[in-house]
Amino acid sequence: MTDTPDYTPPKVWVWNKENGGRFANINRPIAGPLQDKELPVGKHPLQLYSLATPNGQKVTILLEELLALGHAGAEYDAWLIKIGEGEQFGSGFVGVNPNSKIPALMDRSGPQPIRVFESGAILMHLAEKFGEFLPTEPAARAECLSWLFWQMGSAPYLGGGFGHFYAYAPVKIEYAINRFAMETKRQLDVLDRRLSESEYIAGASYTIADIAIFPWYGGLAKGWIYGAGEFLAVQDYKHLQRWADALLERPAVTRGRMVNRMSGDPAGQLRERHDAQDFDTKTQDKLAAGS
Ligand SMILES: N[C@@H](CCC(=O)N[C@@H](CS)C(=O)NCC(=O)O)C(=O)O
Repeated sequence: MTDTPDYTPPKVWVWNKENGGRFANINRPIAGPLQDKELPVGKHPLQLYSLATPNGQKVTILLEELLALGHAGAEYDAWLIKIGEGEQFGSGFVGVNPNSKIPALMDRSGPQPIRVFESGAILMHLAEKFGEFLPTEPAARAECLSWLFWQMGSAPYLGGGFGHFYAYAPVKIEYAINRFAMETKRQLDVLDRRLSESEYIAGASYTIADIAIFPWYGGLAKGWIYGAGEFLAVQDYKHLQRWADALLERPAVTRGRMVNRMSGDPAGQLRERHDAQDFDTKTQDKLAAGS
């Protein structure tokens, strides 16, 4: 193992703002709003405040799936929250999510607006509201929710653990990368074994468990996340690859991945979504550009 400088924690931890890590400018040890800023409200029943990170994509994929099934009540405005610029610390956003993280949803379809934060809670709220993608039969529902909560508990080891130390930390710490690469590969194996016996994560049908897991672990399998495909030998997880390919065939997955996207191929970025036709305009732009 390579040496890392010796470090003895002080008696009381102090906040060193200049720690050099990526995102150091937005990480801080205190919660609450930093500035007064109201959130915009559009014309649709659902107002989403988000960004196309894996956590953000879960919600836009589900909304696009619901619309594809003909649920007009799932029409939504997706407003861009630039977390790199600290927009999650505006007072309006903190009112919707006191945890200052995307995604956050205001359901304005009833007499009183309902705030929903945490992507898993948003997926459950929408699945129950529209009666889709969450089985009602007790055993199937338990399986779906078990995998949904598996994702919520597991992805922080992938993102906050592996991704942070492999891609974003200012120094490469072998101990930390080994620890979290091991856990990430264990999680990939959990999914691969499950998908060797089941078409979708929770059984024979596509559910919010697939929608929650895909942006993280499908993205990792396809080498989109942290540039770590080769390092983690993701091609070895054949069943996970089969499942990721199947989800990529779904038009709603393609659309959901485009919404609130600020990076990558400009043709794949729909920064804000206020109308189903926004995707057509995007396609026309792409055709006009000859791509
Ligand atoms: N457990 C949360 C995690 C949300 C989360 O970590 N969001 C990140 C982007 S993927 C964020 O908004 N980060 C901004 C910050 O930490 O200030 C969920 O599933 O909704």
